[in-house]
Amino acid sequence: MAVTVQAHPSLALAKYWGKQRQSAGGRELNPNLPATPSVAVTLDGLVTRTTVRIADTDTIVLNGQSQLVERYTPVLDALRRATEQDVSFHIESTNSFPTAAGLASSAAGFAALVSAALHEVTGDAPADVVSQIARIGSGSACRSAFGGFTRWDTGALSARQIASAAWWPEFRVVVLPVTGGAKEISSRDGMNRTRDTSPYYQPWIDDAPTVADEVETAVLSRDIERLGDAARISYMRMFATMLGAHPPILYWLPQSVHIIRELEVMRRQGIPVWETMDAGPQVKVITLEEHASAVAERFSDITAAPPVLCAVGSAPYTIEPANG
Ligand code: 2P0
Repeated sequence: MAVTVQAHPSLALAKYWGKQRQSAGGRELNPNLPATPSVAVTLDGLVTRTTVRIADTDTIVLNGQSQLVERYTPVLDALRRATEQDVSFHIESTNSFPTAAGLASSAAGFAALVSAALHEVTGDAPADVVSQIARIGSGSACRSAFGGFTRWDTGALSARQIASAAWWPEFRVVVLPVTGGAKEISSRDGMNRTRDTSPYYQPWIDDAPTVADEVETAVLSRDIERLGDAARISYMRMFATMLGAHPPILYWLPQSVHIIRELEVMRRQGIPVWETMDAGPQVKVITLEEHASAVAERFSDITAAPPVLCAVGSAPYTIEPANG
């Protein structure tokens, strides 16, 4: 019997950018151990739905397209080790939003995949186990294993929840997709190039914990101004270290900069709006419920797809079997 799970992406308010080096004899031991702490929110408006069933060989279909299995093998091997079951999986996954475009599709995707596979094999999927295994597929996926607000510490094997989805009912993120295209440089390559070539990488690593603590304090005190300010510092400094890479990494498009400038104008008018960005040109606006529709309307002319209004989302959840 197949299991279907839905999961949401994890949007970092304090960014993960950089991996610790962990290899022995040319083999990576613990992939995706972060060199910075990150603090994130789970976004309910974006959804990945993944169905897993036991099969004769590993196969993966993403949005109707067969995928190279190698990208998934480390996670599938970790699932086999964790469950002590020598099984293979057929996986089908669809996103409600553009894939590989800087909207954390891999975070939601690996969290849903691991949760569904654990349910399929063991009948249960504890969030901390999902977090550890999903991290092997994609670092940010370890945060999507939880709902609400999460923190993933430097070098940690898994993330943890710092506040539930109910903690901040008025909190909103308006996702502004300025392009539907896939990014030119994967997060993985971007992080490694930054670590290996940017003279600003070490200062970024040294500074990131202070900014992450500030973001966490702002979340825990539900202080939107403090959070918006700290989130902007985090993403801007992340891009600063990328701009110092060789060759430089620039994910932004003219539309991204246009939105950043317009948000400055709105803040001067007293509207609580702050942006954050990830490994792509999409802009995500941090605000409160009463301003979310106005933000979406203001930018609907320049987005490539309709803006998506998000409240704080839940952990992955089983939708089939219905009582799963
Ligand atoms: C984050 N990003 O904290 C950061 C900020 C993008 C910018 O995590 O290499 O797919 O699989 O661990 O998690 C996106 O990268 O990267 C990401 P890998 P991942 O959300």
